[in-house]
Amino acid sequence: MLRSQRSLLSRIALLAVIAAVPAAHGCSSSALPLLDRPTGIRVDIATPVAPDLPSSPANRYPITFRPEEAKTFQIDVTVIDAQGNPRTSFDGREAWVRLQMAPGQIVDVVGPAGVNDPDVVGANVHLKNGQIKGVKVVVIGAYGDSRLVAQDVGFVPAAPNTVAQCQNGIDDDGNGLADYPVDPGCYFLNDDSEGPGTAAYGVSPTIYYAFPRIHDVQGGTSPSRFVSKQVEILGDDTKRMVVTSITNDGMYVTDIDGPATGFNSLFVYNFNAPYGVRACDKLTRLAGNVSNFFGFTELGTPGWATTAWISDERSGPCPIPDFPEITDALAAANATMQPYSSALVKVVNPTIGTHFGPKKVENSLPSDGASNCDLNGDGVVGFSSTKSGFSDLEKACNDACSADESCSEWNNFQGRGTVKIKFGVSNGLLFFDPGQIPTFDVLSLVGPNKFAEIRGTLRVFLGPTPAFTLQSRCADDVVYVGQDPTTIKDAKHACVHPRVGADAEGTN
Ligand SMILES: [Ca+2]
Ligand SMILES: [Ca+2]
Ligand SMILES: [Ca+2]
Ligand SMILES: [Ca+2]
Repeated sequence: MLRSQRSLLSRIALLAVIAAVPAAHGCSSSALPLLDRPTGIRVDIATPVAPDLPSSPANRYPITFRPEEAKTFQIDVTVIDAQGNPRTSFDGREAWVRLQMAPGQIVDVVGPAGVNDPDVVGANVHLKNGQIKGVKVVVIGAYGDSRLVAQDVGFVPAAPNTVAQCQNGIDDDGNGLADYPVDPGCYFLNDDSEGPGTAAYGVSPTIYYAFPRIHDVQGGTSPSRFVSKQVEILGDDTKRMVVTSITNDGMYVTDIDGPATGFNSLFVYNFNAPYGVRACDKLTRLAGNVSNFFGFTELGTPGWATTAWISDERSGPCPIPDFPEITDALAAANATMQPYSSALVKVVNPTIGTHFGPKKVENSLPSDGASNCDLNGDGVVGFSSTKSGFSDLEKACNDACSADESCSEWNNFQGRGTVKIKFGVSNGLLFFDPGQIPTFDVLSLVGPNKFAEIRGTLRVFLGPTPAFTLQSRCADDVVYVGQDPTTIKDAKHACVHPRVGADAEGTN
């Protein structure tokens, strides 16, 4: 938000100030440093419409995406001159300003003349003598420190049943370019002005909404609502965001105080291992862009602040809670697994099926030691008809292996390092990725009664079956049948490394 504001500011021709904050918000314009004042348009919030009380940093509105819980703000919009006075020359047919909630979504705008006010079209309002007063703006999806934005983008909504300037085949403003999308002054096809507008711009005082938690971002309350959005997630003693795993390209974080319904864990994609961060550290702030890659929600281009965990003696016990168990019942459906996405979990008594090994599969029947579906040996398992190397026989082989809970296709293992594990009476299935345990010898560990427990973080990739992969963090995460109990580490100690010496200061 701030970044985009600044880049806009640099292009702005008009000079002015944002002023007059409503008394209801309990602050005044003098609180804003001059350099931070957007120029060109004043957006005054007269008041949030009853029954809502004004928000404040300590009293934030809850996040909602439900239209029935939308909030309405009544605003006055004034284009101003360099002295901060209404710019009365901003008038006439082109005197439109576009409104936006940032972050958030405007779902309705009602003008002072009511629902059919001709001076309101969508989120655009028509000013007279530089001003429109008493506009009601209805908002959902706002979070964090949000603001109403007004900008003259040069969009002049065409009257119904007329041919707009931006679709009339004429270069109306003589700049050598005609119509949408060729003329950059055309905002939409129904823009009735080829002009670019004045770019005058302004924002309202801050409207304070709750910061999202991992639960919100992960889709616990509203699937995918935050995808492609920039978010800031704050942690404190009542919302403890704990690092559970460091990988070579990021880290897994869990809000251990999050709702019991799950969705409390998130993968933070950092391209490299996050410098100076370790399991058990707490994040006080986590910001980034939310993306969804085949069902896996992650936070990219991240920034964070941590409170480092040093050692049991200096910091108290590591805050990582006991591993929740993924049962065969949970693993039966992606819907029951999604709340555990990116969480640190365990499976009990899992087995790597014996239909696994380099021998070629015969007659599409995977068998002991035989799960190689590259039947013609060209280096490709040709299961995809749209890719080279396709083969009906190899596809049948691959399908048979996918359907066989004891089979992990050999070439897929060679490429991805994952094998299928099954557990429970109804054979819950996950892929298991031991890639962070260099000494792990898969072929010696197939068959029943090898593992008492395997822990790891859960990654999802919708497409192959099973969709979820359990990624162990280090050798501590694999507990073998018959292992000396004194060598089994619990959640607070497995793959946890106390900081010693100078490294105790290491944080980022
Ligand atoms: Ca235009
Ligand atoms: Ca035109
Ligand atoms: Ca033109
Ligand atoms: Ca092949």
